[in-house]
Amino acid sequence: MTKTMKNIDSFGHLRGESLFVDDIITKQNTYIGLAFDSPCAHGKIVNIDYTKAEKVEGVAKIFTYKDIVGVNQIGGIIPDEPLWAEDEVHFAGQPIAFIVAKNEIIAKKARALIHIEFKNLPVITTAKEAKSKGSFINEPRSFVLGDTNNSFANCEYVFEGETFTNGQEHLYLETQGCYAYPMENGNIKIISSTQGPTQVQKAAAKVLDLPMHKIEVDVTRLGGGFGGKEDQATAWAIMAAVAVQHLKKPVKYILNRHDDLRMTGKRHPYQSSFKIGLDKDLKIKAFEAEFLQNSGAAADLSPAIAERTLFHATNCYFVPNVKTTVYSCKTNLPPNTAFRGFGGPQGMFVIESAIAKAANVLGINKRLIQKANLISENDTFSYGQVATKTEAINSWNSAETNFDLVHIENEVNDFNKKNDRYKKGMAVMPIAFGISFTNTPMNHARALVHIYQDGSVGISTAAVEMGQSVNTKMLQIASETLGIDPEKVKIETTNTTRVANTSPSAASSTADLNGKAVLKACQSLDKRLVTVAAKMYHVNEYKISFRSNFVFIDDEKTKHLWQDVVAQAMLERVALSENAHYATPKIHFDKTKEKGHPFAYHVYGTSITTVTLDCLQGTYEIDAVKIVHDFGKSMNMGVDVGQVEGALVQGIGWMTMEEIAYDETGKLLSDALSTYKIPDIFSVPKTVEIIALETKGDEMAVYRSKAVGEPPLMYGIGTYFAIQNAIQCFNNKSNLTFHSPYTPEKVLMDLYKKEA
Ligand code: LUZ
Ligand code: MOS
Repeated sequence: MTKTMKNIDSFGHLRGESLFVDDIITKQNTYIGLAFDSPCAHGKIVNIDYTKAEKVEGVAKIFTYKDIVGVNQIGGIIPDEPLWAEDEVHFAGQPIAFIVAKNEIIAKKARALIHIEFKNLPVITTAKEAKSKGSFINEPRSFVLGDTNNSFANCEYVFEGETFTNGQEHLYLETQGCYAYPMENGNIKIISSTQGPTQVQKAAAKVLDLPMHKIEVDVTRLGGGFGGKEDQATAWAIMAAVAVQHLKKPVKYILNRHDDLRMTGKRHPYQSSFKIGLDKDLKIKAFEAEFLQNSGAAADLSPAIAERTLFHATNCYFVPNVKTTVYSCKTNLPPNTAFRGFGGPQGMFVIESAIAKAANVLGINKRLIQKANLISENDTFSYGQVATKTEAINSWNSAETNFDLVHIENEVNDFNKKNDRYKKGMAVMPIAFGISFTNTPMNHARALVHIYQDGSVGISTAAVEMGQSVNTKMLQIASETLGIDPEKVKIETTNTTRVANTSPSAASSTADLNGKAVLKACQSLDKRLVTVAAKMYHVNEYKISFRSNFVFIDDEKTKHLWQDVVAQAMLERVALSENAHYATPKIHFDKTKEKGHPFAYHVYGTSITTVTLDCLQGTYEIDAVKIVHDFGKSMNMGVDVGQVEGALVQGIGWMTMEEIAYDETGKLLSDALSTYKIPDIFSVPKTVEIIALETKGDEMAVYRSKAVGEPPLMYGIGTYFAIQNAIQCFNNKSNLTFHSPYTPEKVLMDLYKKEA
């Protein structure tokens, strides 16, 4: 396999030729759509007056829930979310109407002329308040292993505490958007910037009251998703589709950045509490946590995200007695949604905080507790899955030796002895992340492979390219399996007519699921062509192979090309297309018992983060992040290292500087890039070093190349604790706070905090 292959989009991206939704050449007289959203976070709509807006020259129509032919409902897991508000609004930014006009200027002018009156209702913005008022999305869930009560009674040390992690804006470079147009016989085609084309198709069919086959969804590629387009690309696509259904004209809607920031949900903020019990050898004997997830005003993916928080609540540690509970708290914020890690990072932050607290009180380094509790072979996770081929200890030890942890620690200590104003801090962050959709039925994919008679190949899968290079990986698999040059293979757009009933591209599983399907399809085709070639040469089939476009007999290259065999197959009327289905074997989960084997495998790794803190200003720099990561057998190191670097920086942003703020009325304050700061080139670590852990990989991963999308985000959590470690070196009386992001303001407060 050409393991050094560059992202196949790099050439097009560099030249600005790659097509995103907004680049698709639109039909003549395409209308532009624009949502009118609620300025009020919770209220009864007393009156809406559209008359002035409707009179603006160039406005085609203003759509409301009254124009919906089917049902006004887009909730995926729970039907609790209208496409357009009817008589009540539940968050500021909730769509109420959809203006369709000749152009954006006209649409904006009309939007400003809509007059709306509310009767305000009480607004809840925090999860704690929601819980105290009994405002929930669904029933809480609990995972239980062993008996925590009994165990705490026998623990040498027991510590309790509270934590907070804030939300995070996805900030995909390409904002949400879609382009929908009428086809013949009432069919509608939607081009959407979505991670889940089937999700868009299914929800549109429901709202428009059409059978799914009348709606075709096509995705070229996304300018980033990060989970923000797993569920939340749907609303805009359906708004445009409803307009197409009525007007029989093409309608495009690309959200501008302000509207996107205001109207879409983000990573869930969590308020949590923990109780941890250790024995005198620092073994964690018992762990309890209560997670309050700020779900926002509707379920969206919150229940699934809450579930993954429980799955990752003990990170990569073995804890024999566990009780974790999560509440999805209903508040008046935009429905929060999937974001790289999907509740896992929020869960892992809590146990890392618990360990930090224990270490602080015991006056020892946090890493001693971490290391003493790494999960090993045949230990059980709280949800019943037995850890096999675990790399937790292996990756820790590898990081410790490869990066000389003791030396790093000595350097930090030496520096701190010599400096008063500046202090260094360090933290180790081991991770374990389960690979598979936690909802077992979603773990499947298909690939449709056509070999054309000239020997070129076209492949359709359910995979959505969003910059993660999944198409490159699909192409590598096909060219490897068929024995042909990568240039012969084209990866088609993701389209619901070619590949139906798909799961979204998410859960780090896209390359595994779709890659396995591509592999299966290509293996079937290869087998057929081998049969044809064997006949051509009158030899046994096992002697035939295709390599670099040539037919080989045993290890001898023949004069025949692969396409010669394809041409012969055509004459013999052999099928040159294949549609393969892959469903992850062995996984299962019983929600009534909260036990099972939900993950195909786990990804492990360990990072070491060092920071330098300016104790006068509260500002800091990240000196280095050194990572040993479990790639399995990577099929494309350039791509995979890029994923680790990107995820790391995104995790650091979440932990340090990305501060989402709503005021008490539920209005988003961090509504622009001037008030919401993400890491730039000046705030990334000065050094990032990544070493691949030597492993055999996992046969459940395609080509044993383990999933890489989400796991490395959690290395970012190490930054929080490295900063905290530096603060402790300056003010060791300070009682620790676990309240991310650790912005310089908060760091400064903690530097000068008095004993509690
Ligand atoms: N999406 C989903 C996900 O529907 N289920 C999952 O388990 C998941 N995990 C990570 C990211 N997205
Ligand atoms: Mo995701 S959070 O894998 O869309």
